[in-house]
Amino acid sequence: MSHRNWTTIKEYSDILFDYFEGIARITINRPEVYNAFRPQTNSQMLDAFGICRDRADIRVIVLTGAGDKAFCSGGDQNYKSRGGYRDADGVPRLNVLDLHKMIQSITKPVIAMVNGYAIGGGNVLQVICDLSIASENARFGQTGPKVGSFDAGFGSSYLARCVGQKKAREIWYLCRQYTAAEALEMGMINKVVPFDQLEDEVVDWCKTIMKRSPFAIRMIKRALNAELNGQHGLMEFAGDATLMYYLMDEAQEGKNAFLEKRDPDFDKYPQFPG
Ligand code: 2NE
Repeated sequence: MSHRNWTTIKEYSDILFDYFEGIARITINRPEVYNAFRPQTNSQMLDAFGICRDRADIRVIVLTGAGDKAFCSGGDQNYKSRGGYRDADGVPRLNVLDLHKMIQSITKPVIAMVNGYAIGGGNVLQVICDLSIASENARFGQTGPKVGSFDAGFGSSYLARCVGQKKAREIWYLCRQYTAAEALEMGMINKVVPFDQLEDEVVDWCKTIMKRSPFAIRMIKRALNAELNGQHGLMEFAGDATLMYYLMDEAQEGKNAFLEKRDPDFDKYPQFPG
């Protein structure tokens, strides 16, 4: 599907992590289980997102699945045991809520490139991404109440913000599958394209985003999250307000005056009406 020269950023067992012209791509690479995730898959994605957060040359992150069958089929049922999903360390911890929080709070846009089934926790992942572009073969749905699970977090509340309360209840109560066209129609994704045009379309959206002001996009993402997330969202929004304040001479004056053991002179800085 790709005719671009993506270069590997870091090697992992469960994911691919590569880079092309400002775009980082994280690919869940477990096609034998339709890209279901186990605890270490999510730990590795968290590590990759952490690298994306810190690298200034990464402006947009694309999340996708390996192959032409699935984006992600949610939690790997082979790892599910009493108390949760267990990995080699035996601790029942899927790490998936940390991943949800990371996708939401990272200051760069995350685009889901949905190349097939987005089912269960896989659908939750694409819903949480800032934008979702799907190929025509993609299928969407929740299965939790069928397989003994549920996501009552962002996978329910934010889903309902996207598709409305009635539709969110239908999706969860009936556990049906929806075509890409139906997902688009209900506001669960942003665009549908033929499979062989998926990467071109996603890269095109990334390139357009990269022409925009990164800080303006960062603040819009923070503001939309703040409206969703109450005090936690406000805390992250406030963190960026502090960052902007620290870039002003007025904030430097406070620190300089303290270190120089004098009173600060804030009167010399311009005042703007609110
Ligand atoms: C995705 C879907 C609808 C595809 O159906 P189909 O018929 O096209 O393929 P098939 O044969 O079911 O799947 C292909 C192979 O992938 C494995 C299957 O077992 C099969 O393996 P083989 O028989 O060829 O060896 N596979 C697929 N999904 C898997 C999974 N999640 N875990 C382990 N193996 C998986 C169909 O496969 C499907 O419905 N899959 C299950 C979706 C599901 O229920 N996911 C878990 C929901 S709960 C969750 O995600 C979750 C949670 O519990 C807690 C927190 C966060 C999320």
